[in-house]
Amino acid sequence: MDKLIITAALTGAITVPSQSEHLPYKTEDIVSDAVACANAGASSIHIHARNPENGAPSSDPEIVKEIAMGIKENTDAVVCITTGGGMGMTPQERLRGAALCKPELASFNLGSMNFSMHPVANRFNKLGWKLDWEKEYVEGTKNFIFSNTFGSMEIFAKTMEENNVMPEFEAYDVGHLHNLHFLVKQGLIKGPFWIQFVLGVLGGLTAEPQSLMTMIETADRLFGPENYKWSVIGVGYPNEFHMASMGIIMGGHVRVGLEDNIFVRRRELAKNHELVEKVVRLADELEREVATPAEMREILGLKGLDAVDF
Ligand code: KMH
Ligand code: ZN
Repeated sequence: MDKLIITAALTGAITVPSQSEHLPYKTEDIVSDAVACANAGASSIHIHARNPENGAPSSDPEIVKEIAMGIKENTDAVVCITTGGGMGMTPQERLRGAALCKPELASFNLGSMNFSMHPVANRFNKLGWKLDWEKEYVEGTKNFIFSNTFGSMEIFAKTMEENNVMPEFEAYDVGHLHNLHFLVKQGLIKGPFWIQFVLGVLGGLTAEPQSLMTMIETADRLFGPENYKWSVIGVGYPNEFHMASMGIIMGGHVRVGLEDNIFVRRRELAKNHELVEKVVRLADELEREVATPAEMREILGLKGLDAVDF
């Protein structure tokens, strides 16, 4: 079994600051969370930019670059830049950070879907929102379609190839694996693949063991187990730790972080590095060694830090 790759997804574009005082959105806070996560055992850091003034999701490539540079100055972690972006961003906006920085990895979302967190709004409508943009943003997800058409996936594939960026495929449902299979048949994508199974989004497949098994069985059938590596994201609590445990024992890999889940224990808000520490403890109990960034680069055949543009 490979050593365990742990990815920390620090802030995303879905969690909002009212949900957790620990959600980083100032550039220096995102960088310091990244360093703490790398020190705790994360070999990869998945980044999104935020407006440092008000915490709103941003696609500003200069902010993305500042974050990536800060991480590179302080750690040798693999930086994965989002191309999922946030609500209301065009594919071109979503690609700007990756095209500028040419990271080792960038996310590549494999299909369109509902992507909602509107149930969260009910709670904060009672408790009160900290920031003026949050209510409309969160309630807006009720009618949000996360758009990843075949037309835009073609643009994502070509842009990543031109910039020598390896995709980190995000599959939220079984059909997304068939979409990847189609893109491969079209000659737009070449293997081997690095796939995140994203389970538990409202609009996608649930974070249940049966869902993960279905994703693995489907990917094995479509690509062959030797042609891809997988990691799992359990969105929400305690999904994150249940899916992580399955990833650990099944030879997959794991992503955690405040982008996906805000609790480290029941009713206890997490700091990003505490989520990584918890997965390291689980891995230790379950007798799985954790990969260093160098080992992650070897497992996935990444181009290396010398070949990035930040
Ligand atoms: N927000 C996650 C559920 C991306 O950044 O491209 C999926 C994600 C997408 O990380
Ligand atoms: Zn993301």
